[in-house]
Amino acid sequence: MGFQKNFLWGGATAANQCEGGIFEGGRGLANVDVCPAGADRNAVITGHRKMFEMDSEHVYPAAEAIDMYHHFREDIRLFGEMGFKVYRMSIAWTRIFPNGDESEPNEAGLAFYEEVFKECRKYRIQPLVTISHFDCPIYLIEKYGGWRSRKMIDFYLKLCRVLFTRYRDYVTHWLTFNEINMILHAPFMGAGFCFKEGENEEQVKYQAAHHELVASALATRLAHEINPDNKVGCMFAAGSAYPYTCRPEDVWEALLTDQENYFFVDIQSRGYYPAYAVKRLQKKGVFPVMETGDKEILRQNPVDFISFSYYNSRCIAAPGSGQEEAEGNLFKSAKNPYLKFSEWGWPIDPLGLRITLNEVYDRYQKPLFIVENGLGAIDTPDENGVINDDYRIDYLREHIRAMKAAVEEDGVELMGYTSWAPIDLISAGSGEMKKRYGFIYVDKQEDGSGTLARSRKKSFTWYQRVIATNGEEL
Ligand code: BGP
Repeated sequence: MGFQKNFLWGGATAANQCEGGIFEGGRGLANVDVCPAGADRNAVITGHRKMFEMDSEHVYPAAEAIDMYHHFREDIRLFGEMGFKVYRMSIAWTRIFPNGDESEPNEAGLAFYEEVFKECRKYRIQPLVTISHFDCPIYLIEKYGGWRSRKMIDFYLKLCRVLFTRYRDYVTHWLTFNEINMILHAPFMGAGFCFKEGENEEQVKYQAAHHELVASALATRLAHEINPDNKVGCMFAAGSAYPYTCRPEDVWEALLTDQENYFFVDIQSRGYYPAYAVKRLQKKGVFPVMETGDKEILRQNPVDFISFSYYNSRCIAAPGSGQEEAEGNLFKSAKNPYLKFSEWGWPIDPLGLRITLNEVYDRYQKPLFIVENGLGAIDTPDENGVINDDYRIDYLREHIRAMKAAVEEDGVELMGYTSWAPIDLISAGSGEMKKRYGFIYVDKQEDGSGTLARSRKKSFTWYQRVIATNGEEL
């Protein structure tokens, strides 16, 4: 009983939220670099305010982040000390192709990740690599419109070919796009495109989504061709939608919300556009333009496993019900009166993780991987400088219990669990540093000050024990 022997315990990060060093090693500028902290962030990440370069009025937290570019040896050593079996990380596209459309990759960028993988190997940590964690070269956005353009498929595949070939001996587990459903909510940060005045935004989003879906299927094929041992997963922001009441209108609205999220995985896993999407997108006149052969590409190259982030469930009321709203990953939903909330107003719902695991497994019958789950909180060192983050331990303990029940009692096939994030880093949603998730504290403050020194929080030893006992001691 319990988790399988080779269960992959670990943690997850994204290049743009931890690396910094954005002007080093020949790296080019990316969408994720120019998302400012503060009041304008939302307009920029949603594609409603164009920002293709840095200006002097804004602060850009990705520029330094936690400077993992220079600290990765120390950080991976600490992951090793916790006993990680897997480290989920992402590649900054612009380290490999600074503009995105060059014919040859940038050797300095390739060498950097090779060092990262070698470091992981020292501690027997297997990398799980997200090929694009929201990353898109600014040059491709300015020149081609980012994922609005079908040309992106080729640029993305060129990146994939380089990665699959160069890192053949280091990496066998890949994710094509982080939280692919983010495209519907924060398209500039999530997929590198902006809107033009007065255009049909839904049409643009679903066309861009189609390009990513075809790219994902082709990348899956390529990964298998280059190394038959490669396993490729999709990744979406999960969290089941609960009807606010048993009123059929609420139940219906919750179903629509789930379908909007599952849409992407339905295609990446089952290999075709689900009937509900075909009908609804056609009716609205926003069904994407496809090329001959696209359907076969999708059909023939489903993913090997399904990964997702889980932070919270969502509670959905029919439009016009006037329910109070709560924050959450990706979007707001009705405030669930039965749950507690994080300092950022996100619902805390461990049983929701078990529900989500069951729903996703029932739907796809493929191995699952929880690649993000964690609590963003303000950590205050005590008089000895120690962070006693019992609130984080409680959150993780309850979620791990729930996933254990899903495995042991419900038979869900689960490959692993990587918490978000093992080390404090920049928040994707808000750009804040003070929203901390780590087992490792980073001395970097909201105003940018700090020594960048790393130290272990109380949760560090707790998670170490969880891994050492394969989830038996929580
Ligand atoms: C997901 C992203 C991550 C991460 C996480 C936490 O949407 O994949 O990149 O940041 O959410 O969200 P936040 O950073 O907004 O707290």
